[in-house]
Amino acid sequence: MNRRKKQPKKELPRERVALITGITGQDGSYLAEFLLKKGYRVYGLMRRSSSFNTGRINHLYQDPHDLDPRLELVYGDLNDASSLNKILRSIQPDEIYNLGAQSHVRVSFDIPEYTAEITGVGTLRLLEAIRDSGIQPKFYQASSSEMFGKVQAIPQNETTPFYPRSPYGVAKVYSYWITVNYRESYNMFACNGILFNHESPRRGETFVSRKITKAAARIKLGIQQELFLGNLEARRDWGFAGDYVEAMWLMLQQDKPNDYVIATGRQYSIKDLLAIAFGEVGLDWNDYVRIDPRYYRPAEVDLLVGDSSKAYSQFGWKPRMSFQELIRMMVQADLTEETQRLYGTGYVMSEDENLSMYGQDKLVEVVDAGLRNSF
Ligand code: NAP
Ligand code: F7E
Repeated sequence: MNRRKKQPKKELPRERVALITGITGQDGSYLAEFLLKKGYRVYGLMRRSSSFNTGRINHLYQDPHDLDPRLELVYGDLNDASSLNKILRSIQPDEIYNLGAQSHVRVSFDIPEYTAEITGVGTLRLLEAIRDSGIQPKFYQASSSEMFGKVQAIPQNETTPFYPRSPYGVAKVYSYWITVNYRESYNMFACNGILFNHESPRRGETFVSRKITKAAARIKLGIQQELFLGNLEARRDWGFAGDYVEAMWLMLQQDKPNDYVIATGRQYSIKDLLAIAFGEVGLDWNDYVRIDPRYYRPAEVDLLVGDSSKAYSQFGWKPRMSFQELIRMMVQADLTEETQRLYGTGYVMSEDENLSMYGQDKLVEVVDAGLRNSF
């Protein structure tokens, strides 16, 4: 009898599971998109809020009643170790991206203790939860160029000493070193991505890039008259958030864990940003910008510019979008958003339309206008 040999069962490759803290933030939303496209099952840790905080990921949302939702949101908080423990035990992620933070530098001077608690000790809680749960995920820590602060070398790379200039920067230095320490002490696959400023149309509205692009759009539409800013001399290395989340993922795909600077290598001042943003809507920023010392910081970071050649040589990462393209894209997105706010969705602005005709009577339809000039 011709008996068939019993074949060993083929193991299906286990789908990859990622957990993102800070999924409702700018980077979290781009990273979730990126990982879903790669076929990951994505869990997002979200903190409880009395108002909706999912605006940046609503387009990715899947009803949990769907047959096989690829994206699931779970309640938790970086301030609450028991929630982190519980989530890790039940999800058992292969990769963890720790993007959650109180991320505003100016605000960190107002709430330094809370910033240390979330942006600093929150990372320790997550690393300890990994140890407690007994799983061995790869771990990404969202480190920041703010750690270089009063820069000790130009440009800054992975060997440049840190000199943070804010409670936020100090908290990030703690998170950086605790990540290195857990890698060396417990053999964890843990990486620091030292990312320089990165922006997008989803950037929080009180960071300088978005504050400016939003104001340029609103002034063009006649619903804002002036823009109050702080230090216009500061220089930053600004890239596109969509390019930067790919670097986060690439770091976790290497054979060995390591730390990498991610930057464009180009620096611009706030004045350069103003010129591009207002130029995009045919205005001169000098006519609208006023200085308000309340936006000065007790200690400023004057200049940041990064050297990301290690990331390029290790895994070929380089930025795709230029600073000029980025700022123009943000202005166009804000023009669309503000116009839709005024006239409802479906409105398309024609090129030769006289935008200055939109008057003050429309202002009442714009809700949270007061927030635009905060911070
Ligand atoms: P973001 O837009 O401010 O997002 C921060 C995220 O953290 C939000 O989802 C926020 O939730 C969440 N969060 C805040 N407190 C939390 C808590 N107690 N528990 C759990 N989650 C909490 O920041 P981002 O620009 O996307 O940046 C992502 C990460 O990269 C941050 O760690 C930031 O410090 C770091 N980083 C950013 C840049 C940059 O230029 N964007 C550069 C270097 C490093 P809510 O939505 O509820 O507020
Ligand atoms: O300020 C100056 C301000 O708040 C940039 C965070 O994502 O990147 C970000 O931190 C510069 C500073 O970003 C205003 O003084 C002038 O010199 O947009 P920002 P940031 O402080 O660089 C790093 C890498 C992070 O890690 C952080 O999480 O702009 N500036 N006038 C102003 N800044 C603000 N916000 N508002 C003003 O009116």
